[in-house]
Amino acid sequence: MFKKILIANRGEIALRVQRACRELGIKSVMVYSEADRDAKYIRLADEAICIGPAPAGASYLQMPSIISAAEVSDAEAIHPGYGFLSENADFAERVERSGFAFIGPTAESIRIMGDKVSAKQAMIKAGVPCVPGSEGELSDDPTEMRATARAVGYPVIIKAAGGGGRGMRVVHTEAALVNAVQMTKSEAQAAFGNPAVYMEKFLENPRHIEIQVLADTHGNAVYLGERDCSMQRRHQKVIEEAPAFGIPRRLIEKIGDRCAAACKRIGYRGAGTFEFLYENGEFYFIEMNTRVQVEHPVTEMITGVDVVKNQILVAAGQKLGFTQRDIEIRGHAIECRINAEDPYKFTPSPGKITTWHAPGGPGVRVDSHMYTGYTVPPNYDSMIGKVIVHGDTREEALARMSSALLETVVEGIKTNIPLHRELLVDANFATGGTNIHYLEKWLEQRPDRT
Ligand code: MV4
Repeated sequence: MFKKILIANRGEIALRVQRACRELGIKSVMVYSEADRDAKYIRLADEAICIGPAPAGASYLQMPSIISAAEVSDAEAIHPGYGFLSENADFAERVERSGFAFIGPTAESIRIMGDKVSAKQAMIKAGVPCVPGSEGELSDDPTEMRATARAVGYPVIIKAAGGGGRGMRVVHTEAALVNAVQMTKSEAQAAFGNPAVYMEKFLENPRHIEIQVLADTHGNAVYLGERDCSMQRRHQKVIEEAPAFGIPRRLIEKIGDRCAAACKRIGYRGAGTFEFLYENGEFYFIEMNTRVQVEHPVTEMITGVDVVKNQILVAAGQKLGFTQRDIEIRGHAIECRINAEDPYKFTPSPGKITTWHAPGGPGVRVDSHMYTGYTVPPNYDSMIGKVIVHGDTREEALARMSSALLETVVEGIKTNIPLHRELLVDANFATGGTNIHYLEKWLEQRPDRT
């Protein structure tokens, strides 16, 4: 096992990884920017090294500084967290070439999944159901692209191979097709340096359901159930939960088995997430994330499996300590992301937190690096923590979340807690099973109480 791990991230996930290290008896080395020098996890670290000024480009994205910090501190492995360099294949490669273990999949896996066209091709080969569309990259030839769209059926969506949320266009008619493809290609070239696009049938009202997997380097892979991440605004998830309301267990088991089998087939290692759109009782793979995700705690709450500890164990070459048959889904978990932002306008609200009071009680978990007197810097993502609850039933989890958010006190800055409180009393959310468009539509007819 590793004796010392460098944590190449900040905020709540840096603290989360540090906690996993401590439980495993591993020393943690934190790297931090000048904006994060007062963070409590910096003081709790066995070692902490400043890697540069506040802008991420000058610190958390500086590969040479991070690798140098690992060298001077004698760390054996680097945990990238989420965001920043976590899905950068070149970083994973440089980490391993410098003699450190990268706590994540191989650079090759990251590269395949980073290109959405090659990711989809790998999944089709591995037997994971995908959205019907172009087989690989979409042809430049107008006749061919029209034929593909006709076969798929309008509306279709044109997506950039290089990009997740950005660079997509929905096309409703053949008349609009060729121009839309040209526009998407030039935007993709400008944004990702790669003009490749692909075509899919556009699903109008899907839910966003993802499958968490864990794989070791001995050919074992398990899935840890699903998460419903449909409650989102502008590709930012707001509330996540597990299990997904109303989806038959046998369907989840079938798709989960396919995901685990795909991991074995492609030699996947570590934690990963298969993203699906779910519509009319069918799952369609869209993308795979090769990092630990913000919402991993809901999976931990319903399975009892520590995702981050297992990331570390499998990176050290250990076998998974459980099989698929050991994984039981218990109860229901919900996560509310707490953001330092205006709850109506969604503008960032950094600044000094004059009071921080975290909730507690049975089935309540808070993943946050906040404390009274902490200053939220303006340089990074606005998420300052997560409140996660578990209950025997969805109703109990919802009641626990209401209680937890009522207890939570954050003063000095604005947060989205008022938004969560309103959503928790929404009848459709209470029923369960809302789709990816629900929140944005709900916000359009929400009274402004500023
Ligand atoms: C789609 C889709 C409908 N049909 N693909 C958006 C982000 C990118 N990761 C995939 N996205 C979508 N792909 C097909 N064929 C709708 C979306 C989509 C979406 C997906 C997941 C969560 C939120 C979303 C919000 C808008 C659009």
